[in-house]
Amino acid sequence: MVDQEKYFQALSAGKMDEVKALTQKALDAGDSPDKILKEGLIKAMDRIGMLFKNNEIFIPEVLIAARAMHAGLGVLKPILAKSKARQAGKIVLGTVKGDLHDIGKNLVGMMFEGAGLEVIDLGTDIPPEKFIQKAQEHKADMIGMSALLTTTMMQMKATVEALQASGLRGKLKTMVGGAPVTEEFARQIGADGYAADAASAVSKVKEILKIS
Ligand code: B1M
Repeated sequence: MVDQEKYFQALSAGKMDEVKALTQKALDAGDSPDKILKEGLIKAMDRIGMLFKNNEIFIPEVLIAARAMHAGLGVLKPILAKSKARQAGKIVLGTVKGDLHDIGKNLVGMMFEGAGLEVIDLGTDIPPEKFIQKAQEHKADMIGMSALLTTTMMQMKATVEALQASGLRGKLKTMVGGAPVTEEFARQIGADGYAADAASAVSKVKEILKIS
C-alpha cells in the first residue's frame, strides 16, 4: 500500500533509506511503479512544493527532499527498465538553459527507458546548440526538453528555432514538458509534442515517432 503521509514525512526529513524502504515495501505489496510514483513520491513532493511556495520551508529543505526522492526513483528504475522490449527510438533529453530542476526530467527519462526508448540524458542547464549537437552526434530521433521556470521555458522556443535554422527540423522531432509548459505554448513555439506528465509523455513520444 502506498502511504502518502509516510512518504511526505520521509521526504521532508530527507530520509533516503526510509524512502527506499517505503518504495520497496509498496512494490512487495504488489503496487505498480506507476501508482507508487503518482500516489507516493509525486504527491509528497507536491506537498513539499506547496510549503516552499508559502515560504514555510526553504531551498535547503527542498534539496534534501529532492535527494530523498531520487533515492526512491532509484528503486523503481530497474523495474521500469525491465519492461524494456527493444530500443524503439532514441531521445536526447535535458533541462533547458538556466534551469537546474531535474526531478521531472529524470522521471520522464525513466519512463521512456521503461517503454523501450534509448535515452541520452544531457542533464540540466542545456543550451539550444548543445541539444542539437548531441542529437546529431547520437543520431537521435527526438529532442526532449524540460523546463520548470517561466523564465527558462523560452529556451525551448530558441531550440526549436535553432533546429529550424540548421535545416534539421523535419528530421529531428521535439517534445516539451514541465510545470509551466502547456499544450498551447508547445503549439505556439512549433514543438512536435507536449505532455503534462511522465506517463502521457510515453504515449506522446510513441505517437510522434510512430512506435506501436
Ligand atoms: Co524550484 N521552483 N526553484 N527548486 N521548485 C519551482 C518550479 C516553483 C514552482 C516553486 C514555487 O515557487 N512554487 C518555482 C517556479 C516559479 C515559476 O517560474 N513559475 C521555483 C523557483 C522560483 C526556483 C528558484 C528560482 C528559487 C530561488 O532560487 N529563488 C530556483 C531556480 C534554480 C534554477 O533552476 N536556476 C529553484 C531551485 C530549486 C531547487 C534546486 C531547490 C529544487 C530543484 C532540485 C532538483 O530538481 N534537483 C527545486 C524544486 C524541487 C522545486 C519544486 C518544489 C518541485 C519541482 C519538482 O521536482 N516537482 C517546484 C514546486 C512544484 O513544482 N511543486 C519548484 C516534481 C516533478 C516530478 O514534477 O518537474 O513538474 P515536474 O515534472 C513532471 C511534469 O512537469 C512532466 O512530467 C513530470 C512527471 O510527471 N514533465 C515533462 C517534466 N519535464 C517533462 C518533459 C517532457 C514531458 C513531460 O517531455 C520531454
